[in-house]
Amino acid sequence: MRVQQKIFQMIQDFETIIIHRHERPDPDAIASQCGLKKILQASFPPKKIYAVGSFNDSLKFLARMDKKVNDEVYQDALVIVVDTADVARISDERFAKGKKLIKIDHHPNDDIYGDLLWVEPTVSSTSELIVHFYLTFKNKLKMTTEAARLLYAGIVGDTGRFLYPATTAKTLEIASFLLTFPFNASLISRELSTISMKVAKLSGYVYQNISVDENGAAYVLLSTKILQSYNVAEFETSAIVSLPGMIDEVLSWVIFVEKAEGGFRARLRSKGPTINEIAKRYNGGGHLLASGANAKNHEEVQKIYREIQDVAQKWRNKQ
Ligand SMILES: [Mn+2]
Repeated sequence: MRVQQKIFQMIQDFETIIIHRHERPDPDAIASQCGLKKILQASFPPKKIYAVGSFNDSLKFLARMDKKVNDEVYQDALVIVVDTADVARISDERFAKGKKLIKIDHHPNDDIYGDLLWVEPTVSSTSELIVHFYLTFKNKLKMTTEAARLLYAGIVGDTGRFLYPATTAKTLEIASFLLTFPFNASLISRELSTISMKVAKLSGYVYQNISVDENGAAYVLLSTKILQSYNVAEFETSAIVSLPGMIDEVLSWVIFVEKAEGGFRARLRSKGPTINEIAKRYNGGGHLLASGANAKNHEEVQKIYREIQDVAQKWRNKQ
């Protein structure tokens, strides 16, 4: 039996389903989680379906989490974790308390967890995967306008509005199908790309202070002092990660953001050379061209940047 069928069977078998995703959620994490929740709620009205995990208000235009999911609810529950490559990143550690565990994801399958795993690293987003799942069982599942709105947002989020190479003909076909539902797609795109004035000003800092070497390896470091001077919190910096990619001379880049608890969060991006192996060496991981890692101190910041310079140089030499 194909794994999708086994997943569908397991969903049918449980009365309580709790959906988790990764910490520090991005639009695809929230959208695939809550999009799946809406589909399952509409398709199986008697079932109790919950979405849980830590949340900040910047994505509240998408959805909100269910409060008051007590520990006892997990006893007889099926837990589905979406968009989360490894156990350490799952938000709300109670995910392990359920009866069965399913992983649905589109990151490289580096951490194999769960009773059932459905992982498709070539698919643009977990939201796109959820639509594949819906289409496979569309005789038994119901898509709603709200689910379509969420899943469209997740695809737009993870593809950078259909910019990144993971955008395929299938992605656009699925986006086209979602647009047949009467939600405001241009509003979603605007909400996903709107930034606050203070983040706009921080963007100016990023462009003014970016260092680029002769092979297009670039980095910017945002210290706590700089963040404070722009009145920007660390979690608000996600909007600036893609900015260096707009610069012609930049091939691969990393943005370091100093963490309140010490050390630096490193966000690695690339237009060509793969950078996820570097991320894995520094307590991180992710996609081939978009990963996250952690630097303990300034020395590791320099080491990560040197490794980016290395892959950029090798890539250029091959061109
Ligand atoms: Mn994703």
